[in-house]
Amino acid sequence: MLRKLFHILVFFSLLSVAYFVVFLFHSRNSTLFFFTKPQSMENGNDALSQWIKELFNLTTKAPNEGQEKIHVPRTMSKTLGPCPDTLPNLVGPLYVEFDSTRTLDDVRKEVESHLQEGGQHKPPDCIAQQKVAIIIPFRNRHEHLKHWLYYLHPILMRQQSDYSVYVINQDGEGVFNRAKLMNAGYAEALKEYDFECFVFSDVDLVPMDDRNLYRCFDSPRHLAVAMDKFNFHLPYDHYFGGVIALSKEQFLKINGFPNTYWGWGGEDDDMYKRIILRGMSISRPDMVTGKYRMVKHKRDLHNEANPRNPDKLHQTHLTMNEDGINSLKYTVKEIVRDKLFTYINVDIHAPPS
Ligand code: UDH
Ligand code: MN
Repeated sequence: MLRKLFHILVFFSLLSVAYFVVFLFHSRNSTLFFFTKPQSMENGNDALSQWIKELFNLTTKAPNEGQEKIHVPRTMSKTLGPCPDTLPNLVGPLYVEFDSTRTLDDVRKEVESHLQEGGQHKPPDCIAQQKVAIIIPFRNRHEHLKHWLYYLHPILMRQQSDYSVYVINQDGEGVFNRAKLMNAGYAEALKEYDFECFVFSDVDLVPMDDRNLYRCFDSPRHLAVAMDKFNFHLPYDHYFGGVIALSKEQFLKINGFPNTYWGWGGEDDDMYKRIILRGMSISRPDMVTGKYRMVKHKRDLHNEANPRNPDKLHQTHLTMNEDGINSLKYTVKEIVRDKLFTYINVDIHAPPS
Protein backbone atom coordinates (compact mmCIF):
# COMPACT_ATOMS: atom_id res chain seq x y z
CA MET A 1 0.00 0.00 0.00
CA LEU A 2 2.77 2.38 1.02
CA ARG A 3 4.67 1.40 -2.12
CA LYS A 4 1.64 2.24 -4.28
CA LEU A 5 1.27 5.63 -2.57
CA PHE A 6 4.96 6.30 -3.23
CA HIS A 7 4.48 5.53 -6.97
CA ILE A 8 1.53 7.91 -7.19
CA LEU A 9 3.60 10.61 -5.52
CA VAL A 10 6.49 10.08 -7.97
CA PHE A 11 4.04 10.11 -10.90
CA PHE A 12 2.56 13.47 -9.88
CA SER A 13 5.98 14.98 -9.21
CA LEU A 14 7.12 14.00 -12.73
CA LEU A 15 3.89 15.39 -14.15
CA SER A 16 4.45 18.79 -12.53
CA VAL A 17 8.08 18.91 -13.74
CA ALA A 18 6.91 18.14 -17.29
CA TYR A 19 4.21 20.79 -17.01
CA PHE A 20 6.77 23.34 -15.84
CA VAL A 21 9.09 22.60 -18.80
CA VAL A 22 6.24 22.91 -21.34
CA PHE A 23 5.11 26.16 -19.73
CA LEU A 24 8.63 27.56 -19.86
CA PHE A 25 9.18 26.85 -23.54
CA HIS A 26 5.74 27.99 -24.50
CA SER A 27 6.07 31.31 -22.70
CA ARG A 28 9.55 31.84 -24.13
CA ASN A 29 8.08 32.01 -27.62
CA SER A 30 4.88 33.75 -26.78
CA THR A 31 4.29 37.46 -26.57
CA LEU A 32 2.11 37.16 -23.49
CA PHE A 33 4.78 37.63 -20.90
CA PHE A 34 7.06 39.93 -22.82
CA PHE A 35 6.06 42.08 -25.77
CA THR A 36 8.42 39.97 -27.87
CA LYS A 37 11.37 37.74 -27.20
CA PRO A 38 14.24 39.96 -25.98
CA GLN A 39 16.89 40.36 -28.66
CA SER A 40 19.58 39.87 -26.04
CA MET A 41 18.42 36.23 -25.86
CA GLU A 42 19.86 35.55 -29.28
CA ASN A 43 23.29 35.67 -27.66
CA GLY A 44 23.11 32.23 -26.06
CA ASN A 45 22.88 30.67 -22.64
CA ASP A 46 23.87 33.62 -20.49
CA ALA A 47 21.10 35.66 -21.98
CA LEU A 48 18.67 32.76 -21.63
CA SER A 49 19.42 32.32 -17.95
CA GLN A 50 19.16 36.08 -17.49
CA TRP A 51 15.78 35.98 -19.16
CA ILE A 52 14.62 33.08 -16.99
CA LYS A 53 15.76 34.99 -13.91
CA GLU A 54 13.77 37.98 -15.05
CA LEU A 55 10.74 35.87 -15.81
CA PHE A 56 10.64 34.67 -12.24
CA ASN A 57 11.99 37.88 -10.80
CA LEU A 58 14.98 36.08 -9.30
CA THR A 59 17.42 38.97 -9.71
CA THR A 60 17.92 41.20 -6.72
CA LYS A 61 15.80 44.24 -7.46
CA ALA A 62 14.11 47.00 -5.56
CA PRO A 63 10.53 45.89 -4.76
CA ASN A 64 8.76 47.92 -7.44
CA GLU A 65 11.44 47.77 -10.11
CA GLY A 66 10.06 44.76 -11.95
CA GLN A 67 6.60 46.25 -11.99
CA GLU A 68 7.91 49.52 -13.37
CA LYS A 69 9.61 47.63 -16.17
CA ILE A 70 6.31 46.51 -17.62
CA HIS A 71 4.19 49.61 -17.10
CA VAL A 72 6.73 52.30 -17.99
CA PRO A 73 8.89 51.02 -20.86
CA ARG A 74 11.02 54.20 -20.71
CA THR A 75 12.71 52.82 -17.61
CA MET A 76 12.99 49.20 -18.70
CA SER A 77 15.63 46.89 -17.32
CA LYS A 78 19.24 47.62 -18.18
CA THR A 79 19.78 43.97 -19.10
CA LEU A 80 18.44 44.57 -22.63
CA GLY A 81 21.03 44.63 -25.38
CA PRO A 82 21.43 47.52 -27.81
CA CYS A 83 19.21 47.49 -30.89
CA PRO A 84 21.09 46.08 -33.89
CA ASP A 85 22.57 48.22 -36.68
CA THR A 86 20.70 46.15 -39.22
CA LEU A 87 17.07 46.75 -38.34
CA PRO A 88 15.16 43.45 -38.58
CA ASN A 89 11.65 44.78 -39.28
CA LEU A 90 12.16 47.18 -42.18
CA VAL A 91 10.20 46.43 -45.34
CA GLY A 92 11.70 48.90 -47.87
CA PRO A 93 9.44 50.66 -50.42
CA LEU A 94 5.97 51.55 -49.13
CA TYR A 95 2.67 52.28 -50.80
CA VAL A 96 1.51 55.72 -49.71
CA GLU A 97 -1.81 57.33 -50.65
CA PHE A 98 -3.89 60.16 -49.27
CA ASP A 99 -7.26 59.34 -50.89
CA SER A 100 -8.55 57.33 -47.94
CA THR A 101 -10.31 59.27 -45.24
CA ARG A 102 -8.69 58.59 -41.88
CA THR A 103 -9.96 59.61 -38.49
CA LEU A 104 -7.74 59.99 -35.45
CA ASP A 105 -9.69 57.13 -33.87
CA ASP A 106 -8.86 54.85 -36.84
CA VAL A 107 -5.22 55.70 -36.39
CA ARG A 108 -5.41 55.20 -32.63
CA LYS A 109 -6.88 51.72 -33.10
CA GLU A 110 -3.94 50.75 -35.31
CA VAL A 111 -1.08 51.91 -33.14
CA GLU A 112 -2.11 52.98 -29.66
CA SER A 113 -1.33 49.70 -27.96
CA HIS A 114 2.33 50.30 -28.78
CA LEU A 115 2.38 53.94 -27.63
CA GLN A 116 2.76 55.77 -24.39
CA GLU A 117 0.69 58.90 -23.78
CA GLY A 118 2.07 61.84 -25.77
CA GLY A 119 3.03 59.83 -28.88
CA GLN A 120 6.02 58.09 -27.35
CA HIS A 121 7.47 54.72 -28.17
CA LYS A 122 10.63 52.83 -27.49
CA PRO A 123 11.53 49.35 -28.70
CA PRO A 124 10.39 46.81 -26.09
CA ASP A 125 13.16 44.30 -26.67
CA CYS A 126 16.35 46.31 -27.14
CA ILE A 127 17.86 49.64 -26.18
CA ALA A 128 17.35 52.21 -28.93
CA GLN A 129 20.46 53.68 -30.48
CA GLN A 130 19.09 57.22 -30.30
CA LYS A 131 16.52 59.26 -28.41
CA VAL A 132 14.70 61.17 -31.10
CA ALA A 133 12.21 64.05 -30.88
CA ILE A 134 10.09 64.53 -33.99
CA ILE A 135 9.03 68.19 -34.29
CA ILE A 136 6.12 69.15 -36.57
CA PRO A 137 5.27 72.83 -37.20
CA PHE A 138 1.51 73.14 -37.33
CA ARG A 139 -1.59 75.23 -37.76
CA ASN A 140 -4.90 74.14 -39.19
CA ARG A 141 -3.67 71.05 -41.06
CA HIS A 142 -5.64 68.36 -39.26
CA GLU A 143 -6.26 66.23 -42.37
CA HIS A 144 -2.55 66.11 -43.08
CA LEU A 145 -1.72 65.25 -39.50
CA LYS A 146 -3.95 62.16 -39.60
CA HIS A 147 -2.16 60.82 -42.69
CA TRP A 148 1.21 61.61 -41.13
CA LEU A 149 0.40 59.76 -37.91
CA TYR A 150 -1.15 56.83 -39.76
CA TYR A 151 2.00 56.21 -41.79
CA LEU A 152 4.79 57.44 -39.55
CA HIS A 153 4.11 55.69 -36.25
CA PRO A 154 4.48 52.17 -37.69
CA ILE A 155 7.55 53.24 -39.68
CA LEU A 156 9.19 54.83 -36.64
CA MET A 157 8.45 51.73 -34.57
CA ARG A 158 10.11 49.52 -37.18
CA GLN A 159 13.12 51.84 -37.08
CA GLN A 160 13.55 51.01 -33.38
CA SER A 161 14.11 54.52 -32.07
CA ASP A 162 13.15 55.84 -28.69
CA TYR A 163 10.98 58.62 -30.08
CA SER A 164 8.27 61.16 -29.24
CA VAL A 165 6.12 63.19 -31.61
CA TYR A 166 5.60 66.90 -30.89
CA VAL A 167 3.03 68.91 -32.82
CA ILE A 168 3.89 72.59 -32.32
CA ASN A 169 0.82 74.68 -33.06
CA GLN A 170 1.12 78.38 -33.81
CA ASP A 171 -1.50 80.12 -31.70
CA GLY A 172 -3.64 82.86 -33.27
CA GLU A 173 -3.99 84.16 -36.81
CA GLY A 174 -0.73 86.07 -37.16
CA VAL A 175 1.82 85.47 -39.92
CA PHE A 176 3.07 81.87 -39.85
CA ASN A 177 6.68 81.17 -38.90
CA ARG A 178 7.76 77.59 -39.55
CA ALA A 179 11.34 78.01 -38.32
CA LYS A 180 10.44 79.67 -35.03
CA LEU A 181 7.98 76.84 -34.31
CA MET A 182 10.83 74.37 -34.88
CA ASN A 183 12.96 76.21 -32.30
CA ALA A 184 10.08 76.20 -29.80
CA GLY A 185 9.61 72.46 -30.40
CA TYR A 186 13.30 71.81 -29.77
CA ALA A 187 13.20 73.77 -26.49
CA GLU A 188 9.97 72.18 -25.26
CA ALA A 189 11.06 68.63 -26.12
CA LEU A 190 14.31 69.05 -24.20
CA LYS A 191 12.35 70.06 -21.09
CA GLU A 192 10.81 66.57 -21.10
CA TYR A 193 13.57 64.13 -21.98
CA ASP A 194 17.26 64.17 -22.89
CA PHE A 195 16.76 63.80 -26.63
CA GLU A 196 19.95 63.45 -28.65
CA CYS A 197 18.45 63.88 -32.06
CA PHE A 198 15.77 66.15 -33.55
CA VAL A 199 13.86 65.41 -36.72
CA PHE A 200 12.04 68.48 -38.05
CA SER A 201 9.25 67.45 -40.40
CA ASP A 202 6.51 69.22 -42.34
CA VAL A 203 3.13 67.72 -41.49
CA ASP A 204 2.33 66.87 -45.11
CA LEU A 205 5.37 64.74 -45.97
CA VAL A 206 5.32 60.94 -45.77
CA PRO A 207 8.36 58.81 -46.69
CA MET A 208 7.85 56.10 -49.31
CA ASP A 209 10.60 53.86 -47.94
CA ASP A 210 11.15 52.91 -44.30
CA ARG A 211 14.91 52.54 -44.84
CA ASN A 212 15.00 56.35 -44.76
CA LEU A 213 15.95 56.55 -41.10
CA TYR A 214 14.46 59.22 -38.83
CA ARG A 215 17.61 59.60 -36.79
CA CYS A 216 20.84 61.57 -36.73
CA PHE A 217 24.07 61.05 -38.63
CA ASP A 218 27.61 62.43 -38.47
CA SER A 219 26.47 65.40 -40.57
CA PRO A 220 23.11 67.21 -40.54
CA ARG A 221 20.72 65.03 -42.52
CA HIS A 222 18.35 65.99 -45.32
CA LEU A 223 15.73 63.24 -45.59
CA ALA A 224 13.14 64.56 -48.08
CA VAL A 225 15.39 64.50 -51.14
CA ALA A 226 12.99 63.06 -53.72
CA MET A 227 9.53 64.55 -53.27
CA ASP A 228 6.73 63.76 -55.71
CA LYS A 229 5.99 67.49 -55.96
CA PHE A 230 9.46 67.99 -57.46
CA ASN A 231 9.16 64.93 -59.71
CA PHE A 232 11.25 62.89 -57.29
CA HIS A 233 14.26 65.16 -57.79
CA LEU A 234 15.98 67.81 -55.71
CA PRO A 235 14.60 71.20 -56.82
CA TYR A 236 18.17 72.58 -56.47
CA ASP A 237 21.44 71.23 -55.10
CA HIS A 238 21.37 73.15 -51.82
CA TYR A 239 17.78 72.34 -50.99
CA PHE A 240 17.43 71.48 -47.31
CA GLY A 241 13.65 71.58 -46.80
CA GLY A 242 10.77 69.33 -45.86
CA VAL A 243 12.31 66.85 -43.41
CA ILE A 244 15.73 67.26 -41.77
CA ALA A 245 17.51 65.73 -38.78
CA LEU A 246 20.14 67.32 -36.56
CA SER A 247 21.79 66.05 -33.43
CA LYS A 248 21.60 68.34 -30.41
CA GLU A 249 25.26 69.16 -30.95
CA GLN A 250 24.80 70.00 -34.65
CA PHE A 251 21.73 72.09 -33.83
CA LEU A 252 23.54 74.13 -31.18
CA LYS A 253 26.59 74.59 -33.40
CA ILE A 254 24.42 76.55 -35.88
CA ASN A 255 22.36 78.31 -33.17
CA GLY A 256 19.22 76.46 -34.30
CA PHE A 257 16.73 77.88 -36.77
CA PRO A 258 16.38 81.63 -37.46
CA ASN A 259 13.36 83.19 -35.70
CA THR A 260 12.87 86.05 -38.13
CA TYR A 261 11.56 84.41 -41.31
CA TRP A 262 7.87 85.35 -41.19
CA GLY A 263 5.67 83.94 -43.94
CA TRP A 264 6.68 81.39 -46.54
CA GLY A 265 10.21 80.87 -47.86
CA GLY A 266 13.90 81.20 -47.12
CA GLU A 267 14.24 79.63 -43.68
CA ASP A 268 15.34 76.25 -45.07
CA ASP A 269 18.02 77.94 -47.20
CA ASP A 270 19.16 79.87 -44.13
CA MET A 271 19.59 76.53 -42.33
CA TYR A 272 21.68 75.22 -45.22
CA LYS A 273 23.91 78.31 -45.04
CA ARG A 274 24.31 78.03 -41.27
CA ILE A 275 25.51 74.46 -41.66
CA ILE A 276 28.06 75.29 -44.37
CA LEU A 277 29.23 78.41 -42.48
CA ARG A 278 29.99 76.22 -39.45
CA GLY A 279 32.12 73.90 -41.55
CA MET A 280 29.66 71.01 -41.73
CA SER A 281 28.20 69.30 -44.79
CA ILE A 282 24.84 67.67 -45.57
CA SER A 283 24.23 63.94 -45.50
CA ARG A 284 21.44 62.41 -47.61
CA PRO A 285 19.88 59.04 -48.45
CA ASP A 286 19.94 57.91 -52.09
CA MET A 287 17.16 59.08 -54.40
CA VAL A 288 15.20 55.82 -54.09
CA THR A 289 15.29 55.58 -50.30
CA GLY A 290 14.61 59.33 -50.10
CA LYS A 291 11.28 59.31 -51.97
CA TYR A 292 8.37 61.23 -50.39
CA ARG A 293 4.77 61.98 -51.04
CA MET A 294 3.35 65.36 -50.05
CA VAL A 295 -0.36 65.78 -49.48
CA LYS A 296 -1.49 68.15 -52.23
CA HIS A 297 -2.50 71.54 -50.88
CA LYS A 298 -2.81 75.20 -51.66
CA ARG A 299 -0.82 77.84 -49.87
CA ASP A 300 -2.33 78.51 -46.46
CA LEU A 301 -3.90 81.69 -45.25
CA HIS A 302 -1.39 83.92 -43.43
CA ASN A 303 1.62 82.15 -44.90
CA GLU A 304 2.14 84.14 -48.09
CA ALA A 305 5.55 84.05 -49.72
CA ASN A 306 7.47 86.86 -48.04
CA PRO A 307 9.51 88.81 -50.62
CA ARG A 308 11.86 90.07 -47.90
CA ASN A 309 12.99 86.57 -46.91
CA PRO A 310 15.29 85.81 -49.87
CA ASP A 311 17.27 89.02 -49.22
CA LYS A 312 17.89 88.02 -45.62
CA LEU A 313 19.94 85.10 -46.89
CA HIS A 314 22.80 87.45 -47.84
CA GLN A 315 23.17 88.27 -44.15
CA THR A 316 23.10 84.80 -42.63
CA HIS A 317 26.79 84.92 -41.73
CA LEU A 318 26.13 88.11 -39.72
CA THR A 319 22.74 87.27 -38.23
CA MET A 320 23.14 83.63 -37.28
CA ASN A 321 24.98 84.39 -34.03
CA GLU A 322 22.16 86.56 -32.63
CA ASP A 323 19.11 85.12 -34.34
CA GLY A 324 18.48 81.56 -33.27
CA ILE A 325 17.86 79.28 -30.32
CA ASN A 326 19.81 81.75 -28.13
CA SER A 327 17.32 84.57 -28.85
CA LEU A 328 14.12 82.51 -28.89
CA LYS A 329 11.12 84.02 -27.07
CA TYR A 330 7.66 82.49 -27.01
CA THR A 331 4.91 81.59 -24.57
CA VAL A 332 3.43 78.16 -24.06
CA LYS A 333 -0.36 78.47 -23.94
CA GLU A 334 -1.35 74.82 -23.68
CA ILE A 335 0.10 71.33 -23.67
CA VAL A 336 -2.20 68.42 -24.54
CA ARG A 337 -1.05 64.83 -24.40
CA ASP A 338 -2.88 62.78 -26.97
CA LYS A 339 -2.03 59.12 -27.28
CA LEU A 340 -0.61 59.81 -30.75
CA PHE A 341 1.33 63.04 -30.13
CA THR A 342 2.13 65.81 -27.70
CA TYR A 343 0.37 68.99 -28.83
CA ILE A 344 1.95 72.24 -27.71
CA ASN A 345 0.17 75.48 -28.51
CA VAL A 346 2.64 78.38 -28.55
CA ASP A 347 2.34 82.12 -28.90
CA ILE A 348 5.38 83.12 -30.94
CA HIS A 349 4.50 86.85 -30.92
CA ALA A 350 3.63 86.90 -34.61
CA PRO A 351 2.94 90.17 -36.43
CA PRO A 352 -0.72 90.47 -37.50
CA SER A 353 -1.40 89.18 -40.98
N1 UDH B 1 2.21 74.77 -41.93
C1 UDH B 1 1.03 74.60 -41.21
N2 UDH B 1 0.04 75.50 -41.31
C2 UDH B 1 0.14 76.58 -42.14
C3 UDH B 1 1.32 76.75 -42.87
C4 UDH B 1 2.33 75.82 -42.77
O1 UDH B 1 0.88 73.63 -40.47
O2 UDH B 1 -0.81 77.37 -42.19
C5 UDH B 1 3.33 73.85 -41.69
C6 UDH B 1 3.06 72.44 -42.16
O3 UDH B 1 3.78 71.54 -41.38
C7 UDH B 1 3.60 72.50 -43.57
C8 UDH B 1 4.86 73.31 -43.36
O4 UDH B 1 4.48 74.28 -42.41
O5 UDH B 1 3.83 71.24 -44.11
C9 UDH B 1 5.41 73.96 -44.62
O6 UDH B 1 4.42 74.75 -45.26
P1 UDH B 1 3.87 74.38 -46.71
O7 UDH B 1 3.44 72.97 -46.72
O8 UDH B 1 2.85 75.38 -47.10
O9 UDH B 1 5.16 74.55 -47.60
P2 UDH B 1 5.30 74.00 -49.08
O10 UDH B 1 6.64 74.41 -49.53
O11 UDH B 1 4.14 74.78 -49.82
O12 UDH B 1 4.89 72.59 -49.23
C10 UDH B 1 4.37 75.71 -50.71
C11 UDH B 1 3.05 76.28 -51.10
C12 UDH B 1 2.35 75.36 -52.03
C13 UDH B 1 1.53 76.13 -53.00
C14 UDH B 1 1.32 75.26 -54.18
C15 UDH B 1 0.48 75.94 -55.20
N3 UDH B 1 0.49 75.16 -56.41
MN1 MN C 1 3.57 71.37 -48.13
